[in-house]
Amino acid sequence: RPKQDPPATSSSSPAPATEQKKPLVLITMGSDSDLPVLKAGLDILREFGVPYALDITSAHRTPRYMMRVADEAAGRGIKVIIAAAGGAAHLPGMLSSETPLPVIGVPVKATHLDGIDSLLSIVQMPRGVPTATVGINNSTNAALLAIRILGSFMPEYQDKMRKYQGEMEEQVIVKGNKLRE
Ligand code: RP5
Repeated sequence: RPKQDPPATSSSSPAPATEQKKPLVLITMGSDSDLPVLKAGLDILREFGVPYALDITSAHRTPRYMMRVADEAAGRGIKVIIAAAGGAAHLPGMLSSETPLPVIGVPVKATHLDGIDSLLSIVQMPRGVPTATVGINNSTNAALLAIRILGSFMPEYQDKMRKYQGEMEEQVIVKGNKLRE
């Protein structure tokens, strides 16, 4: 193994509160240049109080580390993986090929092809290796989908999701009322 590979359980420091508990969601990306796109999703996970871990696992630059992270994720207690990548975005699909966990891919707009390349790279998986795919740069929906998956067996998160949906509905109704005034 290359000496520069970090341990698969590494997390950034200092860690926000939601990173200090045992992580339920792993958010990983092909490059630190993807991090700004993930900010909105990280905000959602913090808002819902979901413990998460962050990592960089490039399918092309650190393929052995990426496969190790995928292989060990379920054993670490991770329930859902969110993977962001741009261009030839093989990361979400490769993680999905190595883990039994649900993987949500975030196509990142990173090249002159405006994210269409990333979207098509992630969404067109072969039968047998499902990889959920959200819209280009839409880490918000990736986080919300991860929380819905957690909510299917953790009532706490389902309750929070219902509240979130109720507040969203209310906000739209209030805006509509203002327009009709
Ligand atoms: C992909 O290539 C990454 O996910 C990123 O979106 C893109 C560009 O990476 P950098 O050259 O900025 O490291 O693998």
